[in-house]
Amino acid sequence: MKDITAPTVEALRDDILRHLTYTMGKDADHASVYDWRMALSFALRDRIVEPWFAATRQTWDQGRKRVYYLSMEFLIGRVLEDAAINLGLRATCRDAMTSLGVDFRAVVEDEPDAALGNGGLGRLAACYMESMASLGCAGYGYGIRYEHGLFRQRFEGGRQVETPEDWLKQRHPWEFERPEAAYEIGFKGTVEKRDGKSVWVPGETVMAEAFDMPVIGWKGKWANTLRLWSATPTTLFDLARFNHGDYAAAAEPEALARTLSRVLYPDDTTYQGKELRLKQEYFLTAAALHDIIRRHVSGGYALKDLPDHVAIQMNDTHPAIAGPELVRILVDLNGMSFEDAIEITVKCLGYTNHTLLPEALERWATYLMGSVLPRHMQIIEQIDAWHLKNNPARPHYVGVVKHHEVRMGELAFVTAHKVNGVSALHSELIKQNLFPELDKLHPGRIINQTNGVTPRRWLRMANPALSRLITETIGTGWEADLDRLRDLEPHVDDPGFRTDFAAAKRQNKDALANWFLETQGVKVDPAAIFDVQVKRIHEYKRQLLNILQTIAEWHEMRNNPQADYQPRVKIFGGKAAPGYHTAKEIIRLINDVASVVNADPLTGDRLKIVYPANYNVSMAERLIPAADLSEQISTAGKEASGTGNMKFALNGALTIGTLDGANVEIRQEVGAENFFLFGLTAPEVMERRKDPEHARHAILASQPLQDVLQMIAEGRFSPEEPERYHGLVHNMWHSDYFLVASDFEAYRSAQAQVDRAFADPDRWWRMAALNTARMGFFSSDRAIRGYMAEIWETESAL
Ligand code: 26W
Repeated sequence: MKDITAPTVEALRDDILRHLTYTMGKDADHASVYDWRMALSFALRDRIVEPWFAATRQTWDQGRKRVYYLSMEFLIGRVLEDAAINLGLRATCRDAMTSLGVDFRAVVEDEPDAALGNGGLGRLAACYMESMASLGCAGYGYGIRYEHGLFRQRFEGGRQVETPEDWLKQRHPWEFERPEAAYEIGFKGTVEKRDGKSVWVPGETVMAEAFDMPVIGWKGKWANTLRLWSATPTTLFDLARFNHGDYAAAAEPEALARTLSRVLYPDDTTYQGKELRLKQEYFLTAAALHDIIRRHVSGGYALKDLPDHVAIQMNDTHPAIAGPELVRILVDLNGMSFEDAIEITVKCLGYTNHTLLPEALERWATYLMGSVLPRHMQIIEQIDAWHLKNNPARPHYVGVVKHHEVRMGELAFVTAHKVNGVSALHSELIKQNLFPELDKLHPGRIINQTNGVTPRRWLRMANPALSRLITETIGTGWEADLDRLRDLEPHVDDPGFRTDFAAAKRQNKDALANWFLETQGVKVDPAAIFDVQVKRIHEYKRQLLNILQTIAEWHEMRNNPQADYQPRVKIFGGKAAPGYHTAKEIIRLINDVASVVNADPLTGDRLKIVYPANYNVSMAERLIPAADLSEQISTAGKEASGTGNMKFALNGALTIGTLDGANVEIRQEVGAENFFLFGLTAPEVMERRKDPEHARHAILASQPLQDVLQMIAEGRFSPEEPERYHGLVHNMWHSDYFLVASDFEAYRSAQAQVDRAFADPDRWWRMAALNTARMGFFSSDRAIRGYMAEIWETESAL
């Protein structure tokens, strides 16, 4: 493919002014930041369209296999700057804006995040889309165009308050509406037998309408499409009712249909068998499959050849209705035999598992599945029977339908040719704990694809200071070949390089300190250790362990003020699921502790706690490059992989962490001596839980922990309501399922090691630089290459 030609500053400037005038209808004297952002976005978008067309054309011409990534979540974040960088036009954009008297940074930061995801799973999908485009892996992402993404978080009196998110209130310049790509999606109704064939007659229908976003790869060499479905009514409104003056009732069909793509479910912790959620999952999956089949057939190919042209990846079980739906399309709509249909289905589908938490595994009551998707329920039973027939050794307690529930994990497993976990440890645990019997029946089906993150967004874009230093030191090209960061290794022994590395970090810390002062009203010392834990708030991620240790540290500083402490800024970020009571209690505790500690003149600048509300992708881009210490402290065996852990280490933060998820592999790569390890291992966790009094024993063995729990129980951090945390403290003594107490002392001593290492700058910056140098493996390019070779059986078009 031909390289796109880079415009000059003047040419881009003309494009921007043209869009300002003719697309936005504004003149430069009256344009707002928003107008400028739109004008610049459209000018950039114009540059994407050609490579996008070219990639699409080439895929058709070469009859290429396409990869379809089905996901209920795509946590994209901001698009403008990322697109500019991949087009090689960031500097040109900045200069063009400057020449127009507009602040490029302000324009970039005016863009709202596209927050169509909860956390790790959604952000992974976004990184994978970017890597597929950068590698020339022809494909589509399919998702839902939620009108409201993940809720906005505010704190009121330290408590989380949720408000609706409204990213589509403003025009979204990166999408193209495709009214011609629309499918009717059915629900409910009945299944009729006609000439021995099953015919589903839905009782409700909605339209799925496509909106396309181009995803431009590195250097603009390839572009794919993210196709998001929006629900619209099949009948606009009830004219008869309208004419009778019953306006609300007349609009009912429309309101009902639109509900389907109205909001993202904000829960990634507990599964709730809600009908609307099932409908959303089917809505996405059915629209995607109809689109896939239409494209295949219009290419002139036979349905039996589907697996040669189509690979479909299910991002967790959320789109796992894909198996039954594809069987239905092949059998009911195209007259294929069940045996042929299921064989084709299995060849096309892959399933990625992202969690072992039992409360997050999807299971639908058969009565609900049978009422929302009656024909699919029949096919699910048929798939289950087919699987048993082919695997007579299957134990009686294993199956897709058990105890009046459809187990979506099992369904995804038996309808996919490959099942993968997202880190080496996680994939082992899938084999041992989640699907041990299915693993025996299908040896080799479960494989591992350790997660990765895109270095374009998470290093090149988010950390210009460090990126510049890297390029000055080892030259260009590392953005597309992250293993090249290894070339930094010899330089870590050069004091000049270490000084520059530290200076880049300091620049990011200064910027963050200013932002904290401006937005949070908290003054922090940029020379302090910036100690960061950002991720969803969940008991297994143990933000509680972090804040309890913070209290212990504060207590120690007050009792022994002369001792030599490394100043610290404890930074927290993250949202709790709205219905997750304990997680919300932890948020409140962190904020309560922050109020007391930050106001303490005795500890002053030596300890500060900052918890900016509404953590999201763009906040991550601010925090991660400024971090010295990355908190990855989940109970071993619970975090499937983590991807934040990778972003931090790549940006030269050291990790304090447990042997969980991808921490295990990060530690292997960067070297055990450059990682602060602590805590029980996954087998030790299982063992420890056998002692019903593990919590009490651990607390009694730690005076500092007893003191901390005592302070909380006495109301030191909630003087206006001393009993506020009695439940939490009681739970620590009597249950503590996530073993906070058992790991407390180990965590404290690891933190003490952090202090000692930070006190020796030569040592610290050597370790930090080695982290960056050795993180190449965690590029999402490596991960996508793994999927292409081992699951999708497809090759790069570049
Ligand atoms: C049905 C409710 C629900 C919704 C989402 C349950 C579970 C989820 C996700 C699977 C939760 C999730 O985001 N998992 C995270 O996936 C990341 C990408 O693989 C991993 O890095 C994280 O460890 C894992 O928690």
